[in-house]
Amino acid sequence: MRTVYSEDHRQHDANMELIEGKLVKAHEMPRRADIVLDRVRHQKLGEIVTPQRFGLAPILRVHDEGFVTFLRDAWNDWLKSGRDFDALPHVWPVPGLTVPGRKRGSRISKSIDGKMGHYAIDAGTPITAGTWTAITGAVDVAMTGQKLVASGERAVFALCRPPGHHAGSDFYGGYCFFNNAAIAAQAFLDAGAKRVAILDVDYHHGNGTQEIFYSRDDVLTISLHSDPDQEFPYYLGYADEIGQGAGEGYHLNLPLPWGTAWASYEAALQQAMARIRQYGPDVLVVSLGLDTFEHDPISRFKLTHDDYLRMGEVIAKADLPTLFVFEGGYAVEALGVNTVNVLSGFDQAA
Ligand code: SP5
Ligand code: ZN
Repeated sequence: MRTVYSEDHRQHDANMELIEGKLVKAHEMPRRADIVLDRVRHQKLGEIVTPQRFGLAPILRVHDEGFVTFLRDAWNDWLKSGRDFDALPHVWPVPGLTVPGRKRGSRISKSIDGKMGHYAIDAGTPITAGTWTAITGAVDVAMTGQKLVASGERAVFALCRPPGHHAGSDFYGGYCFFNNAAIAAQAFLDAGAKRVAILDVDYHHGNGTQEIFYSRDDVLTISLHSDPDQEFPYYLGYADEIGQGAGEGYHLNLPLPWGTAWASYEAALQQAMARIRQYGPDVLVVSLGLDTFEHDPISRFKLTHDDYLRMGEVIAKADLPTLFVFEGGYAVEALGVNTVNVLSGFDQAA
């Protein structure tokens, strides 16, 4: 299959994240994409394609305009406030810090610190000088992949970073800013698809994707992830979240415990695939995170190199046009092998 790739990702190169109570070197780094691209070349997975530019229109189909404007201006606002290191929030408008009865966002502080607390879900997602260039470039990568699949390719790999699945209609976090997979899914609908399925195999719950499509039945969203009673993002990702209104029954969470290895992972994946078959979508978007790997530094599942070949084969059995969108995975030196194993497992079974 073809890979879509742009150098823009390099512009998002954070120094620090707050994790486990410590400021440490950011896990989500440019080398992640470099090592995957090297492996794509080494294994001759297929041609590498440069993205077209799409501008803000496809982003605004999914994300709130005030949120998009905030991200566009955030770095300059941070500079103007006298700081030039990575921008991180440190205070949040929990309900008790809001006038009773007023809705979230009815007052957004003009200060950059107040705005970050309003739009961010965590203190692990730094905004840097090049973040805007990288996140709009990542959307271009996903959208170019979407166009190729919409025009008849069996499968395409959008090698974008930073990742997207934690970002919702008006919030960022978990290393994510724009929800690349959700934007591509919406673009499939806008191009005439009637139903789209999103399968999220990142180790973490795809909370942003869940939020964006929660009330809709034209996008089936499924996430396999580490149990939120144990793992980030903690507040969402439970099995009883099934969608609401028209979307009731069109979201499926499959939380799994720390220590999960392939046997029980595959059972959950087969359950997801059965639901996708029953839904009968026109196209499948896969949020491809590789942080389920046994040696991932921030995660606790136990998948091995070879398990990713099997994962690709299982996904191919859906027999759908498929767009793979790159998400997490922090065992950087193994990330090339694991990612391309999924894609070549898919190709061999397709
Ligand atoms: C796209 C993606 O994979 N985002 C992940 C964001 C994770 N952020 C913080 C996770 C903190 C959980 N505890 C880590 C334990 C390290 N020993
Ligand atoms: Zn993840």
